[in-house]
Amino acid sequence: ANEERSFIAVKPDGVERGLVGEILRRFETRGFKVLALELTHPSEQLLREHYGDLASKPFFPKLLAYMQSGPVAAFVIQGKGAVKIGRAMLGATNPQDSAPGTIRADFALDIGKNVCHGSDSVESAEREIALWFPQGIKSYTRAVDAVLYE
Ligand code: DAT
Ligand code: MG
Repeated sequence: ANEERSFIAVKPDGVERGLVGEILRRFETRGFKVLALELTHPSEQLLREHYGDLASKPFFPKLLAYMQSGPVAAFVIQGKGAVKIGRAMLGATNPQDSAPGTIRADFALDIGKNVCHGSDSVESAEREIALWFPQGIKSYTRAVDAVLYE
């Protein structure tokens, strides 16, 4: 139950603005274990798979261009409630609706430049992790987990 994983990414605007450390720090200090970490230039093919459910949306071409406008910082977090808490920490898709204290509310204003991505379900997380880290990821043990969990 404490092994749940989520795929989190800092989008090109977040990388450009120097927010990778700040965003990663929030997940680290919350207690999540960082399992994988990569600065990557996603191909169009990868993005079409990643956002497969959005291919018919009018904003899809803009979304593809945005996601290829620079490197993306991709990481995997692991811990209790990783998917749900990950989404809560990112905030609503549209930063205009994101609650204060969330990443999107604290660092973004526009839905088309919303700084970060997080998996929306355990199934999406598994699919996205396999897509962005095809080489596979390795787990490891942390002494601090004995202190973090009851
Ligand atoms: P989320 O990223 O919160 O999971 P999503 O999966 O519905 O949201 O959409 C993926 C991304 O596409 C989102 O982060 C920003 C962009 N997007 C979504 N809806 C949009 C819209 N109406 N106009 C422009 N961009 C949009
Ligand atoms: Mg989504």
